[in-house]
Amino acid sequence: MNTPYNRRGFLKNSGLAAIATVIGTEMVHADKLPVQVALSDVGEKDALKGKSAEMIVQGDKPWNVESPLHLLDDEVTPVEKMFIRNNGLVPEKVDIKNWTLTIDGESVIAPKTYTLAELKKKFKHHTYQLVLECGGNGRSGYAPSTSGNQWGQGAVHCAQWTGVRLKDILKDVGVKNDAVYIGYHSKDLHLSRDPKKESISRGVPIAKAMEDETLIAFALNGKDIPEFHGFPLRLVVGGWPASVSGKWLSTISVRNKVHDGAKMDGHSYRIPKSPIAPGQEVPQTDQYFIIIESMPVKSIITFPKSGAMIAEKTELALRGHAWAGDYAVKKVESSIDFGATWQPCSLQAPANRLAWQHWNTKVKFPGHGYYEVWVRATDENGIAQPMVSPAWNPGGYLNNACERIAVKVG
Ligand SMILES: Nc1nc2c(c(=O)[nH]1)N[C@H]1C(S)=C(S)[C@@H](COP(=O)(O)O)O[C@H]1N2
Ligand SMILES: [Mo]
Repeated sequence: MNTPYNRRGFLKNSGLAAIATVIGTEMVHADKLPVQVALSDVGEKDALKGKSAEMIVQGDKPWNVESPLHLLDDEVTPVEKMFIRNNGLVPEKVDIKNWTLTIDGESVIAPKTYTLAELKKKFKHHTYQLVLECGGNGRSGYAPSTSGNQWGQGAVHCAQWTGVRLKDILKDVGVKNDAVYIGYHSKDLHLSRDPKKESISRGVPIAKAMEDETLIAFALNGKDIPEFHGFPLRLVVGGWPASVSGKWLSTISVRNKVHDGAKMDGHSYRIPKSPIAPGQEVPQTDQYFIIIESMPVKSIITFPKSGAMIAEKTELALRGHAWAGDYAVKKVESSIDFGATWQPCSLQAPANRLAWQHWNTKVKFPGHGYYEVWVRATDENGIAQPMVSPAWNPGGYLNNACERIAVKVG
């Protein structure tokens, strides 16, 4: 515990692996790292079909599959490199001719149902690149560890979604003045296979639902949405925990109160209102917990892989992406001295609001040896990523600590 960077899980996972690559020693916790499962072990439909062989399987009941960061190098994430997070089982049969979307709830004037064909015909189509990041992305960095998938930082993607605006549909249906929230209902099966149970049914305040970029999507990267990402219809809400982007969408309920579906309570996608000590127990009630909304500022290094080796006196070219929930990223910086000094990186504007922004830089090293390259993003409100894990919370959400890679020079 006396190493300078071992507090709060600093070198766990990618860090450990990186160091092993550089110094060639064995990985102490190799037995605890997620492994690829053999396809013959798989009962349910195969989520790995059409995915890169390098994807990390966190679990297969339900399917949870993470992208190693170097796979996220593309500007727009291709399907084969997109993480999957399922709470239940993918619908067994999808009949797209009879697939409908119903808008109901206390705050609609009268419920209305559209077929898929009607939705596509009646409303204007829009296309956006949107960051969907699991609220628990980075969870493995918290100590004490919290339950849930032990994601590294690869439960994020920025794909291109096409669909119709939820606000256009809500205008067509007619929403009452007392609407405060929307909630989605989906066709995936609960793990128990009990049709009366929902695996997840979350939502957002009406203002977020009414944003231009909030889509009822039917296409991903120009093609039908793949089975595991919500075929044939999905709510897509960029910048917020991806759990609000309901896959296999069948109903949107317009609510006159905060939506109370599955995973809207307890510590699910909620954090303590006031900071608590790591491991501290707090009653998981509305009095003590608030719902996570916009995700915090974050950046990832997608090139090179951790463990890079370069010759002395050469420059290292680095690149990646940065995003900040509802906000734009204002600057990205890099450090080779554990955050003592920072140098600016070049940063591009997003393709559209709520898309990630690409950054790149060239780093010079003073001499041979072992280095870590750290990258830190700051959002338009002046809020930067912390260098160590931020406030511990029982669900292990919102870990946006700086990303780092190991580099050996000479
Ligand atoms: N119907 C339904 N929608 C869902 C989920 C789910 O289990 N069922 N998982 C949510 C969570 S927690 C995340 S992080 C994202 C993951 O999206 P992806 O699998 O397309 O990457 O989908 C969200 N939408
Ligand atoms: Mo998630």
